[in-house]
Amino acid sequence: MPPIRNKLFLEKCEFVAGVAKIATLPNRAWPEVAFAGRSNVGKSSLINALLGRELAHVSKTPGRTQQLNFFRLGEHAHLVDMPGYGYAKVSKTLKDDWNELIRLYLKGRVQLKAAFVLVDSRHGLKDTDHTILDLLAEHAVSARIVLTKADELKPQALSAMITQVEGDIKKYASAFPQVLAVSAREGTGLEDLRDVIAELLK
Ligand SMILES: Nc1nc2c(ncn2[C@@H]2O[C@H](COP(=O)(O)OP(=O)(O)O)[C@@H](O)[C@H]2O)c(=O)[nH]1
Ligand SMILES: [Mg+2]
Repeated sequence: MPPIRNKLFLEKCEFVAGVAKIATLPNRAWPEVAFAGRSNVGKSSLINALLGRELAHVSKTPGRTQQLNFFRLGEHAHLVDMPGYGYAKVSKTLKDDWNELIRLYLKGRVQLKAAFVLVDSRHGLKDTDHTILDLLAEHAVSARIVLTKADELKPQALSAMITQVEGDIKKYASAFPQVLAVSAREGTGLEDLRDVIAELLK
């Protein structure tokens, strides 16, 4: 794994709270960025890779945690691991709970600087990704698409997917037009993503 150049990610990072009820949101005004994506997209792996440490739980049974996990980065920022979505076996009630929690979180969370929407490089945008992109647009939260598991595609196929997804997100005014591609497994794209996050958390 390449060394971490951006110093923000060398700061102490600790779990702060798992929020299932919106009343218990951490109330510090620290800037924060959130990570969203379909279950199994590689969200926990990416958060761990960004920090070069094991923090978020990497699981083989997706769709279980319906809570917002807050991590503090040093004394000045929060990273928010949003519950995964789009897992077919999840009950309607759990899906409704997810929707409700996310809506309440996005509403008026002024310190939320952006949400990273993780998308599997092999699959591109699915309906549930469009749902979260709509939600983010509705709440005027800027969205940044990150293609995960880039190591699973040959360079040419990856470029084609980037172009495809950049076309798909043109209709979202709140989505940043350029898409990033990363591999938590091989470490590619991580430093660029760290720089983007650090800039947002300034
Ligand atoms: N090939 C590849 N697999 C990955 C990568 N990141 C995660 N995975 C795998 O994808 C699965 C889901 O990962 P996880 O981080 O738990 O996803 P989450 O449900 O979105 O948090 C696991 O089997 C990981 O080993 C990656 O960069 N490349
Ligand atoms: Mg996870």
